[in-house]
Amino acid sequence: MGLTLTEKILKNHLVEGRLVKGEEIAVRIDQTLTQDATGTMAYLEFESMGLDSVKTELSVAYIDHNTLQSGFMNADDHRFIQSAAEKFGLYFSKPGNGICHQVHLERFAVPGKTLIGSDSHTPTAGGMGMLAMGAGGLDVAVAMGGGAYYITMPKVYKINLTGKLSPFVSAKDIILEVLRRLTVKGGVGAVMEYGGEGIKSLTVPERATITNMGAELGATTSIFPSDEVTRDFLRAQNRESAFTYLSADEDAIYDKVVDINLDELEPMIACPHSPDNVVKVSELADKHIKVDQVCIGSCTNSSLTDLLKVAEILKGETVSDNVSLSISPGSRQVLSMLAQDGGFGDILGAGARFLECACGPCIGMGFSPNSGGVSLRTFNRNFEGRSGTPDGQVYLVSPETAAASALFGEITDPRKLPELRGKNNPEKRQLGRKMKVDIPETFLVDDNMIIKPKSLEDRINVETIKGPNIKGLPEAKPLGETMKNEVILKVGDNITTDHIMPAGSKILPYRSNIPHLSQYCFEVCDKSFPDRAKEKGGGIIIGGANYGQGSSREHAALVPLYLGVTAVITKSFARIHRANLINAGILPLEFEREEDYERISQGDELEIFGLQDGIDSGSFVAKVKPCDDKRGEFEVLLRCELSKRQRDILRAGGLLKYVGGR
Ligand code: MIC
Ligand code: SF4
Repeated sequence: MGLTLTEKILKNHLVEGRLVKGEEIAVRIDQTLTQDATGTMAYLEFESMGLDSVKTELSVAYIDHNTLQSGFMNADDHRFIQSAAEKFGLYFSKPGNGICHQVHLERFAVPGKTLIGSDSHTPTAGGMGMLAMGAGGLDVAVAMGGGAYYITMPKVYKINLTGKLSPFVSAKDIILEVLRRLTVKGGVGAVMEYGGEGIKSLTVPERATITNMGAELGATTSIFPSDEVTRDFLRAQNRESAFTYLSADEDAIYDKVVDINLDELEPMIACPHSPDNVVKVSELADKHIKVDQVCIGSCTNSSLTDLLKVAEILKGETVSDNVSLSISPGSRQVLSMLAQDGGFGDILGAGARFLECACGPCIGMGFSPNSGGVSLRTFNRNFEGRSGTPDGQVYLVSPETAAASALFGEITDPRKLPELRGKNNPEKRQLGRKMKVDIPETFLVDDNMIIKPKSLEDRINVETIKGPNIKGLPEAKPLGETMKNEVILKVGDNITTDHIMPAGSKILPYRSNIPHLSQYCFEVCDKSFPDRAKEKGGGIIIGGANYGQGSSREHAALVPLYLGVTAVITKSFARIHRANLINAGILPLEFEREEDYERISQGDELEIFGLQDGIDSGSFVAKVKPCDDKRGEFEVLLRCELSKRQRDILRAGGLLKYVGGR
């Protein structure tokens, strides 16, 4: 029986377990990446393991999230990360060099290798045939130390692309269509493998747009084969030696096949407040939805080819009076080439605001919309409040739709551009032809913002530098026999890590200061949560389905741990967040019967007995003492399937203690 590409790479990297779907496997990790918002924790964790060097083939520390530096905090974090990179032998990509995923794709990704990164969009490198997964910082720290990465052997879905994209329809529309069909839960437990004739016409940056936003499906990762297109990209990056052909076997068996005919695809748009709330842009045409701001960039859509298309659309035009347009190029390579090519002048001339090569508005680091404002973004997430404006209305679109809408001041189908703009300008009638931009024969390669690792001899006396903002890690307690706690919060379905531990310019500077961060925990859902948690001395959280979707930030587990949360009970969990809870020593329980979710109220008291037996058998009984007199006491059945290793981690009081870190 033939193998899928995913199975081939996993087979080559298998350290423990069997390639049986649903079973836990341990995978050898060739490369790691971190960014600064999760990196400080990851390097504190790595440091506590007492090793002198990273043991991977390559590890890179990027600075791209916290670049506002509105105080000493971020700058101190950057200095700590740089000193850790120097001490432990990592590459260090300086602030300004670009967004980790874009730079990694350009300079480091290698087909067939494994990569984990402390960022959920690490699958971007899947655009180059790499098995790249998002993980919590502690898992990345363990991998840097040479430890394996543990995942559930995934199912493999084939996304079969046929046909060819029409002008003004782009890779972003493909992934929005996949999200429309599968939803934000549709990829849980699976890898999305792309194939079919249709992939041949997609460049590596286009493929990377798709694998990047595959994170929003809840998928373990997404991957494309490595073919001539991949070779062209690597050659243009002066890295052809990294190339190998890779594809699934002809007779590979998939758990599901999703067919998408690119000929029929239209521009798509994800409406507030979820990446799967997708409709065709044409369906909104009659609604004349006014746009206040347009943001082009992020790790999803900030490649050179994306920005060159935007430049073609904006050339000789002026952005609508009521729109503020921002551009954040994905890397310094992109920005330099845009400047060289002339695209920079076209975009600037149209009245766009150039921001630095960083995450910027995507994570609420500036450029928040006005109150109630409509923001069209080429990004990957539009969760409520993430933009920094609580009632901001964020839509996710392609660069083409973003640029067209910036010109007209309302949500606009970019396919209308030749007709609308061609009336007085014959050149614009041919705009469609300029929408297929090939990658250049050679990219401008200048790695002088990447500091290379030194030899062990040269770094033996290097010390990490910790400013006052860097506080210690909260400590988990080993799991006891009984848990008796109040339900201190009950939330609904699809709670994101942006709900649990928001980001944004005011909070991100404190990513290495858990006590300070804790004041904002669940701020979007319930401002009184942190005080209540402290007053009650901790407790239990009840959640709905897909709890913890979104980012990989382990802070969404570490902060609840700091506030005394002992267990989270949900209908289901998102993959990375569940792993982060276990790593933090918090018990992730699921309702045996989903209906029981309705029976429990905030304020009820839960008593769970026989925890030690329970984690072995995977089932628990909780006695619920309601907080009101209307309901009598009752019991609910809970489950928690754990591997031997996960049981040991919980018994030890978290992953760090389990690996002997403290
Ligand atoms: C995000 O897009 O939410 C982030 C910020 O990149 C996160 C990481 C973080 O919270 O630091 C992610 O996607 O993992
Ligand atoms: Fe940065 Fe946004 Fe990408 Fe996260 S999703 S890595 S914040 S650009």
